[in-house]
Amino acid sequence: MNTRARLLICALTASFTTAVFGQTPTTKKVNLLANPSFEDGQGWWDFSSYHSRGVISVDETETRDGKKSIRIENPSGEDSFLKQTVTVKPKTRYRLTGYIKTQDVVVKGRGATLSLDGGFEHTESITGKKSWTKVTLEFESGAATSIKIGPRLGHHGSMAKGVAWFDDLTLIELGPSRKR
Ligand SMILES: [Ca+2]
Repeated sequence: MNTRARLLICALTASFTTAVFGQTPTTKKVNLLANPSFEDGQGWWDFSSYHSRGVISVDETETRDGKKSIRIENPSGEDSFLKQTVTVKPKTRYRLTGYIKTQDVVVKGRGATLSLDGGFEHTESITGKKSWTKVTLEFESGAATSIKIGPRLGHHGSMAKGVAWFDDLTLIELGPSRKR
């Protein structure tokens, strides 16, 4: 293979990598989440629930975008969290948006949200029976170089019962932190 062909392959590989992983420094509107609409099922996402009673499934009937959504059911009071680890830049602002639908979510505190792991930052909490609702969370990465983020039914000290669907998530970089 000559040098020219090799360079061409390098260039193609670089643009392919950018297209797949979306980490172009000049483009800030790229979705940083892998499998953000759950079209690949649970791929790239890790599920856990505090009492191990939460049930997760891929739903092909209730969808906001594409052909699949994620369904989390807490048969009794539970804190269920589906997380994805995302590499972030420190001291940078990010915005997470997504859609949540609920059925019979009963809770005294936080119901269905998109949450940042390791603290109390989350979107608006959806409870009761609600059709697809857009939720948003803006946050700063602080000193972090990676975060865990995603759909949650329940929270720390806030056990929720019921069913929630999540779909069409987007995480974008907004720019340098305003905090100095
Ligand atoms: Ca979807």
